Amino acid sequence: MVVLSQPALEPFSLIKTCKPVAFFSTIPVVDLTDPHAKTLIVKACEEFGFFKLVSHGVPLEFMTKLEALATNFFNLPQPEKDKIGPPDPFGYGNKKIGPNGDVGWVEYLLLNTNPQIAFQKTFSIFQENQQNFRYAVEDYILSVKRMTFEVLELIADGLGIESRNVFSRMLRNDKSDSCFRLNHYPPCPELQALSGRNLIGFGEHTDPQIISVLRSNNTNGLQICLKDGTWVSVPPDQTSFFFNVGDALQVMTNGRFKSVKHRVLADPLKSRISMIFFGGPPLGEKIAPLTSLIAEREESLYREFTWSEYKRSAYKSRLADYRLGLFEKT
Ligand code: GA4
Repeated sequence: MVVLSQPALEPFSLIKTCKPVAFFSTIPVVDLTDPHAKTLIVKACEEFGFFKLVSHGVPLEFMTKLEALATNFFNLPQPEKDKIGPPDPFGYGNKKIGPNGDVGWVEYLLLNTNPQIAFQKTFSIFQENQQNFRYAVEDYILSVKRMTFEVLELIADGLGIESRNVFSRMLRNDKSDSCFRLNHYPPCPELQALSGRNLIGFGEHTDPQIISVLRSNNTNGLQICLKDGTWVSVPPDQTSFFFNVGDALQVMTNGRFKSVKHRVLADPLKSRISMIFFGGPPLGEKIAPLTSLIAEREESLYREFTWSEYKRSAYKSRLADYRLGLFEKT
């Protein structure tokens, strides 16, 4: 990874670049209607912290409609979009990610999905002429949440945990601190022509929450890091969802599941649009390894913390930091 310095590449100079990497050919694909789904999901979460879900039950129409309305939004004149930024962290953001100096070739809308918060801030984001956009976001989130509850219940089942809702209850709770992100990665043809490299849209990081659910259009860009440190590119599939294990799930499984390091490169020629639901617990929820998942002769690897504590600490960090380090038992 290098930082560009030639004058011709000046506009991109703060944003890092990267050479393309090989495609991930053995990506775990799980069919939600498969009777073995729970075993396959657990295996994928242990091995990669990542899997693709098909036959998921979310109507394709919800995805394509939201994609079209998000595209319209990102096509608005810059001053219109800037009216609902800078993000605090919710709202419209452009190139700046988080509060600590991270940048990427991306513009985005970050929304809270908790009705108690969302209905104050999100309402002002969706002004009168954006009503359809708001409804499309709501339909999409409702349907994606339903699928995510099911996946989390399969995970609990697959792990042999007695109460199936041990994870899903945290998202089902109406105080759940979940959020939703729409990302637009504009193409970068000049850079590709000049350097043969891609701009980094969203730098490497793990997601702090329990689980993240991503859907994108058919443009390349998402890469995940395998256990041996190799980065692989995930072939896009606009009809499916990609699930990422987040830090909180890594803790609750006492490290049996790994929160997957991932990043996104901008495509040289095509816009990439992605929509991600981040399933988080309520702010006061205590996060700690589940006793039933601490194997015999094994110890708890993390100290207990509240989600609010973890979030506060995450917002003091840089994107690529190893955030769980502060919560590991020594
Ligand atoms: C990464 C996952 C989600 O996109 C996000 C991001 C958040 C933000 O963009 O506001 C953070 C980042 C994410 C982790 C570290 C902090 C917080 C930017 C940042 C530098 C919404 C989230 O929850 O954590």
